[in-house]
Amino acid sequence: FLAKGDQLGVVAVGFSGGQCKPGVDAAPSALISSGLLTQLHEELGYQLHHDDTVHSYKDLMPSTDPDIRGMKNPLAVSAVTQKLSEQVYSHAKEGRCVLTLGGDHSIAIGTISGTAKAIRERLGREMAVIWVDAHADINTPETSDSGNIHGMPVAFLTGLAKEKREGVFGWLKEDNLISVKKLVYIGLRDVDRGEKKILRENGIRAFSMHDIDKHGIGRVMEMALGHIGNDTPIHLSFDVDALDPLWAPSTGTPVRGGLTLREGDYIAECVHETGSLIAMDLVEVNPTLEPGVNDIGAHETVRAGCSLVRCALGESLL
Ligand code: 5AB
Ligand code: MN
Ligand code: MN
Ligand code: MN
Repeated sequence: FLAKGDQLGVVAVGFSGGQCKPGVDAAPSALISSGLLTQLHEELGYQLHHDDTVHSYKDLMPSTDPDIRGMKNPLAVSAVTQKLSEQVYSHAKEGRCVLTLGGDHSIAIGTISGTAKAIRERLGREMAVIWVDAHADINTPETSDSGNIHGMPVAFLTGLAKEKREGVFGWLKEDNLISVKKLVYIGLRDVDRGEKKILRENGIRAFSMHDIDKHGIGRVMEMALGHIGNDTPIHLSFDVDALDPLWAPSTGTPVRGGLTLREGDYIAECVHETGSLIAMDLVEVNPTLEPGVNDIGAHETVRAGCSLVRCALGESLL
């Protein structure tokens, strides 16, 4: 087996610098106060390794952080993800499955670089990434219109975007990166023009909402897992905006026409069933954006996020 079955490393990342809307940094506390970690321990039987801290990495924040190649907050995002990479690496190196509660999706630069390295060292294997999202997050600094780094993590993690400067993701080395061949997207429906070109030119496997409508989520999961291959360690990076705003309205970049909560849970369950899950990120929950009346939107979004995590960690097993 790929990870020690009952050992779970938890990292709570209260970081929002990969985009411009405040509040996504409050997600870890909201998820934890709603009982997520208690449930993982008491109901699912995990041994938790958690420092009981929501990290904000304040000590890493530069005093000024001007745009570089159009990227916003490049020094802050680079410093935070570098530190997070080490945190995730040390859990994964011990053979723990690693749960990271974000934060915006730029933090995946830290989590995936950490697990990729640990899995190479521990198992001599290249891991796969399942990226569940309305967006492809594969803009390079040059193709991005927004300059928000939460739309770029996959480009840095695959080496499609590169930077030599240590303080601007230059700390990412070959063993931190993943192969475009081992990357699978599910749930896409808002992909920028430049991103479509990148996906096409690199032959990246992607299942859009169109594919899910056409084949059903059951068949899509068979195809997605088939592409990855049996016994390949899987890092699941789940952006809550993959869900339709009906189920997850409180997120920075909602897009209509998304997954039902049940389809999201099903994706997580299928990944659990493989027995190959080595890490999960849950990102982009923003409990301060409240499109519903009386916080209903935020509450529902937090609840949906908790459900996705519990499903990935085996809640639905009978
Ligand atoms: B998220 C957009 N492609 O680059 C960009 O929420 C949106 O992590 C990125 O998926 C959305 O700014 C990033 C327009
Ligand atoms: Mn995303
Ligand atoms: Mn997204
Ligand atoms: Mn978003």
